[in-house]
Amino acid sequence: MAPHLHNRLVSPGTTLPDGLHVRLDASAGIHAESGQIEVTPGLEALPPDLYIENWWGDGPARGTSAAPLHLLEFDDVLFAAWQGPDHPLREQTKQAYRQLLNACRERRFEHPARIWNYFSDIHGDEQGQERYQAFCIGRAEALETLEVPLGSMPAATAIGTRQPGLFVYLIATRAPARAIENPRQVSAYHYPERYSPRSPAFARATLLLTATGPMLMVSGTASIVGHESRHPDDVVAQARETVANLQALHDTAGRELPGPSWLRVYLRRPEDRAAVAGVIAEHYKAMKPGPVIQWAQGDICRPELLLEIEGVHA
Ligand code: 3EB
Repeated sequence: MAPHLHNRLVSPGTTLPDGLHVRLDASAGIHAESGQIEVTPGLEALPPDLYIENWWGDGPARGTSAAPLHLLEFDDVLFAAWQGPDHPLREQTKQAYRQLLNACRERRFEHPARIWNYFSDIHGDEQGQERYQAFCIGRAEALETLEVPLGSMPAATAIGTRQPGLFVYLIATRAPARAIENPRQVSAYHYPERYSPRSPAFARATLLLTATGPMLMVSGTASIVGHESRHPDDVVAQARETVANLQALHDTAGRELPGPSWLRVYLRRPEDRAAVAGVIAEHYKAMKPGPVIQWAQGDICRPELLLEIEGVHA
């Protein structure tokens, strides 16, 4: 049966249904209480457009919380969130993925459709490796132990924050979402070794046929063609390449899908906002209303990448 899964980006102060609430502000933490998990992963949204990302399912919300792991189960969707130290990152990531995926399996939600990963100092060094690589290795080790096949990876985001702590949270369903790859890009799990000794394990997007219609969950998407970064030092050209990648994913998933209901733009340099906003507005000008856009300061996994965009079509 098609799962019931709902999502929107709302202004602070809106009454929220039980579910997963993601708030970007100066704090970093996970707060779970009856029927809710609130994640503040240590990223700052750029004012004045402040939104809370809200996900929920149908039926009663059943929460189980035992730090570092917080679960919230609806009839046919499970939200799971993990918070812990981000040193040593490789071991902590492995631990987070094992605990999260084991909890999903125990509850018979065996298919993560979407996952977000945040940690500090993404370009820092850890035992001779860049911390993003340490993260990729820990994730790959956990997925290998759990025997998760490459073709059934969730859509993902991995972004560097300015606050300590590893935050990983996910949405899982009982039946798999369809993984969508981008014909303009090499699948991340086939990237050559020079980016990381263990390739990043994620799908470019996942398409979930929910009870209320198709939902496309788009991974963090950047100015990468093939496997190479394009347009270093040119934020407008990177933004154009990124929206071309977003469009390619939309076209691959099916043109009958609506445009994105919201996009989140991670900017390495907040001062690039106006330039990037212009490119996005131009690309989605025929869409009425256009996507809601949330802006956040965040460090993208390759030093030359100045922005990354994720979103949801539903
Ligand atoms: C890229 O396309 C840009 O390692 O989970 C985007 C989304 C990126 C997710 C991840 C990395 C990840 O390779 C970086």
